[in-house]
Amino acid sequence: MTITYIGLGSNLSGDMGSPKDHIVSAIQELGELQSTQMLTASSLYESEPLGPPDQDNYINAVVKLDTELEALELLDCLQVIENGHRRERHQHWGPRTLDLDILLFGDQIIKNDRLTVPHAEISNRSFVLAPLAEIEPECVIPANGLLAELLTKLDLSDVKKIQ
Ligand code: A4P
Ligand code: MG
Repeated sequence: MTITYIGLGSNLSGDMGSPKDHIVSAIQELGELQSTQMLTASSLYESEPLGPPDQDNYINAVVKLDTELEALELLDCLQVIENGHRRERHQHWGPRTLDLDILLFGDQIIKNDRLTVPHAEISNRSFVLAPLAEIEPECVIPANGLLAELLTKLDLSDVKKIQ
């Protein structure tokens, strides 16, 4: 069994649901993954988009799972969930999708064609580290260091806990 942390993000809105709805249902779907147990889910957080500014705010969250899957098997499962949510986006011409990123996978450092773990941008993203800190304040991020230390270098004022 491996403890893994998944980052969720969405700024999709439309008739089929708000970004919040998508994150809430994705958390539920992650809880139903094969050979995997949901241990903790963070609150939901809202932040301004990183990247092109002409898009809606994002909702982000982080979940902690215990899984028997290998990292690439888990990635396959995450992409099945993402694809389900992406279909809705295309119907509505929405600006956005559902992103499910493997932030950490045990203490493994993984670099291959499909997967970089820890997530390449983890230490620069307040919308990832704030929810991670809520559920795992003592976290040590392989090759990056103490979460608490990384947090001191970021501006957290633009990441708002919403629920
Ligand atoms: N991949 C490599 N490593 C991983 C990993 N650790 N977890 C590969 C998951 N996937 C990983 O992903 C493209 C490919 O990355 C996958 O096929 C997988 O093999 P994608 O999600 O299909 O594509 P993307 O969305 O274009 O890329 P990515 O890297 O997920 O986007 P970003 O860089 O994460 O940017 N602003 C706020 N406030 N909040 C956000 O959540 N998110 C983004 C997305 C931009 N701005 C944001 C937020
Ligand atoms: Mg992604």
